[in-house]
Amino acid sequence: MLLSRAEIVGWVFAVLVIAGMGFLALHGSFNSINHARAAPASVATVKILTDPKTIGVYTPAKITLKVGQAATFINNSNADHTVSAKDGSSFDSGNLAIGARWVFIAKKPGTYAYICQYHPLMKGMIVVTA
Ligand SMILES: [Cu+2]
Repeated sequence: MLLSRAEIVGWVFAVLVIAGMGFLALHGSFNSINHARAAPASVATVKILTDPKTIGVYTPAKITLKVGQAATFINNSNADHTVSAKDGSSFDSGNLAIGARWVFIAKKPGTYAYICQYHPLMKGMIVVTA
């Protein structure tokens, strides 16, 4: 089968376009967007442990993060809990079942007190620095 000149030009063009898109995906601006969306590394771990007085206790109770860093909360206790900003709006883990994990990402500098919605005696603090 012989290809006409127009067909050959068309195929070469198609191959170049596909190769160009592949190059952009690996090296171009799309790639930097993907990197920007990658989850930040978790630099701190807060374990929620069982406590006879408060039901649960955040351990450690206070952590400090820089903007862009993350902390992982792990419910190692024997009850469900939450990690809920005391201001009522900054962040809320929702229900953390026994064994569940939740990642907090530091976005804005500030001092954030948090509690458990089920057990208000559970108190913690996240300090976010610039
Ligand atoms: Cu709780």
